[in-house]
Amino acid sequence: MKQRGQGYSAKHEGAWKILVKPARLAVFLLLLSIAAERAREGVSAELDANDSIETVVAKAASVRPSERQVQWQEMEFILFAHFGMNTFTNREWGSGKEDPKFFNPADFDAEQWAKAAKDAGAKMIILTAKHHDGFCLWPSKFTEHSVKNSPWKNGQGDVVKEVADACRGAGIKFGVYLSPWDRHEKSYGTPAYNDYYKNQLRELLTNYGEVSELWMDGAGMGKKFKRMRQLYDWDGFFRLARELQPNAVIAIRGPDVRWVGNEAGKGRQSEWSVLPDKIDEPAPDLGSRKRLMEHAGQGQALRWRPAEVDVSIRPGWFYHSREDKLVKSTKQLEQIYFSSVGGNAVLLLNIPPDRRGRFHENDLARLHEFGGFLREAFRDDLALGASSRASAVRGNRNEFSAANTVDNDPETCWMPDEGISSASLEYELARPATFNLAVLQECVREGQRVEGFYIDVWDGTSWKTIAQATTIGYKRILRISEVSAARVRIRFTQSRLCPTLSNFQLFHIPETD
Ligand code: FUL
Repeated sequence: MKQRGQGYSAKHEGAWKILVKPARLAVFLLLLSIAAERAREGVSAELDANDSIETVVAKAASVRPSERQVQWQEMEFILFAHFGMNTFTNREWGSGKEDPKFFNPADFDAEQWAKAAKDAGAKMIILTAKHHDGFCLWPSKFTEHSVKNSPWKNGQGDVVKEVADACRGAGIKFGVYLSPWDRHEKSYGTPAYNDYYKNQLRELLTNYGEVSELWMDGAGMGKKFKRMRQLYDWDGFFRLARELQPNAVIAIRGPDVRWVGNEAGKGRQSEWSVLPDKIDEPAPDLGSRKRLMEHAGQGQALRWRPAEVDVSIRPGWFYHSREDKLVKSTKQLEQIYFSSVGGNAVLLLNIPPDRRGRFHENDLARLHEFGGFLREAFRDDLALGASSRASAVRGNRNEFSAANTVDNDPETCWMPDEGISSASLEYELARPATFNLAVLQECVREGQRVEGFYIDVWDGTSWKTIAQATTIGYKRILRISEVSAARVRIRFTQSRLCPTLSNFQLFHIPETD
């Protein structure tokens, strides 16, 4: 017999289920979106003073880049344009006392900059919207120290807008340098300056379309500037930048991109993107196992912090006519490229526009030549479509097969099971080839893991080692003595948990002396 209340409770249960289902679904979707957001934002790892070396290595291998960091690194080569008051006063650091009337480019042409960048293969221009002298290249509402009080275009001009538009027109990205150190602004050194800086950030990140990199320079903050120190609201700056331009990386003082530690165009032999919070940027070793263990003792966190190599095509950052004959040679630019892009970093090459507001002919010619070199060098990948096999493949799944490394698709990867830290990949090229350059790329969305590897060629009787290196990361380019072979092998001898590879290429580049 049916008990009183049973019907009710069954009905109630049914209703409850109906209620629970959407609730569960909502929780599930919420968790999913949290996981997706975490993946978008990257993954960091806390170190503990008691961590063993194995634990530290496993934690380091679990660190992941944010999506904006991956997209930034994929640009590889970008331009810096130092232009402003210093261009007209012939200085590198202005005092902030300069008269806005000095700023008067005679033949300003942002399209010329953008076309030259595009032609050279650069993917973005970062403009010094405000350098340390505080002079603003856009008509900021928050200061009189800007283009609006200059004779250029009768005070109606906006350099930021013209450069942003020209970049978009040429199909490249746009970034801004906004110096935190400001030698003109009266509020500098007081809390009110943080609002001033935020107001300017808001203008730059709202009124000029997409901004892909925000450069917050570190100058003016060292011990020798003690007298006029500003307590910066860094977190407030970063929050605002994220809110207004969520896809923009925040470089140098910011969390996304690290200064490589020199201005000479040099990357490291072992450039790690997985680093502890506190680093001494110029130090030769930042991310080895030994370093990580030292930092574990201090209980720091590990984060994805890829390197950017900023270097000028001339001795100075700003244009000086006396340096017209000191533009770096194509050979020097090649070396810089191999050391930066070829060493797991992004190359940020400065071309300082002259007083006309144009790239000078000498810089232009060099940039064009360098672009030509890059196009020629990477035109014909001799490993493309090679037949391949791996000593181990994760779960024996096609999805992780060796063929993914020679398919010209950066999104597909080879990897063995976690824990297999030594492995090898063997390739049989479509035809015997002569090469002197190898390009390797890890699947950086899976972190940075490779610590040591060799490249060998089969000479008909035995394997001969032709190259050896430590880290790979986003990209490693190895220049090797010219060699002819049809069989090539990569041996990964040390990795964090397991190696991964998304790309392997071989090229023959013209030897320049
Ligand atoms: C430095 C600045 O002081 C230089 O003037 C230049 O802008 C360089 C890229 O960064 O910190």
